[in-house]
Amino acid sequence: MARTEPALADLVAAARAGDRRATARLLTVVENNTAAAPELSRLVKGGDAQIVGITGSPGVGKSTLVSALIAAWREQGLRVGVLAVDPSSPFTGGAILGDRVRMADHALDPGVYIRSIATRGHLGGLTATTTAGVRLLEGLGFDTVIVETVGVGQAEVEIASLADTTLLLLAPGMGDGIQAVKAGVVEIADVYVVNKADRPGADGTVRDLKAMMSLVRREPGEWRQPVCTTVASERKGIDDLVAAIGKHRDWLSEGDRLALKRRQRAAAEIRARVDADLRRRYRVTDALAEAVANGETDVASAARSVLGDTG
Ligand SMILES: Nc1nc2c(ncn2[C@@H]2O[C@H](COP(=O)(O)OP(=O)(O)O)[C@@H](O)[C@H]2O)c(=O)[nH]1
Ligand SMILES: [Mg+2]
Repeated sequence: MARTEPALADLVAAARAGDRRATARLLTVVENNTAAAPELSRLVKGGDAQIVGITGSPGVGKSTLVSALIAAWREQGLRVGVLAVDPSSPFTGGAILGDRVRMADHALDPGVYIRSIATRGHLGGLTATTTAGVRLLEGLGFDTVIVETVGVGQAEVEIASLADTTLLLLAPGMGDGIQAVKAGVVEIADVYVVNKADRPGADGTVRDLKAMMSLVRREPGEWRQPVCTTVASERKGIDDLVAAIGKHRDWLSEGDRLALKRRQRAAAEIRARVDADLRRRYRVTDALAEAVANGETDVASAARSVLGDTG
């Protein structure tokens, strides 16, 4: 006799009640975009999570900070979901183990769910997997959903379209401050965090950031990005950071700012979904690639044939 799969609705109920294995199975449905995915997205609509994006260079302390933030929000009784978007080798598709180890602090807490998502070569792009994963966790009743991404230009911009509040992490001595200005990342972050404040040079990094921001002209009522300092590994400065994130949320709640954010987020999600569907639908075969590589045909013609455009 065939093993009966638990009905989707039962899994959803279990996940809502804090069953992490059920949550994991539902996220797998989303990740693999299986036949059950459309029904799942109809089942878990809505929710009102605060989506917090955390970005910054590798090694700056994002995962350590996430762990500290989880602890703070858990103390407030909030359920916290985390998607750590890891750049992975296109050869193995494996996610970085370190994150999971670091987050092991919360491994037994049913109010916390943490998942690493491999980006499978979509470097810099916000994948449909990530956006759908965030929406799933929100629909399952998580109060806060954290998305950790390694920030390099485009990824940071895209995370800002998904998150309500985007944190940019910097560390002293990494030359990050200057790079952030160059990349225009200043525009997208809502809160700056100078982590590793126990290291020499932290004051200088804070000073540089503040000086830089004093040059930006703002209209009255516009959000002024605070600069927080933390020592994530010692859970120092976390209360101030949590307060700053809360303030940004309050600011967003005024007028129609949050509604606008939600629309931007939905647009980013649809875009990511369309992108994924198109890639699946319009496969580039090895034979076609070979034909272009050896000059039998040209790229434009090959693209037209992939699109089924024979005109
Ligand atoms: N000295 C110091 N080290 C830290 C701090 N926060 C994180 N680290 C360490 O920095 C390294 C990278 O941290 P991780 O959270 O993995 O960075 P990520 O790549 O941005 O996620 C780890 O060895 C952490 O223990 C901090 O505030 N001070
Ligand atoms: Mg990390």
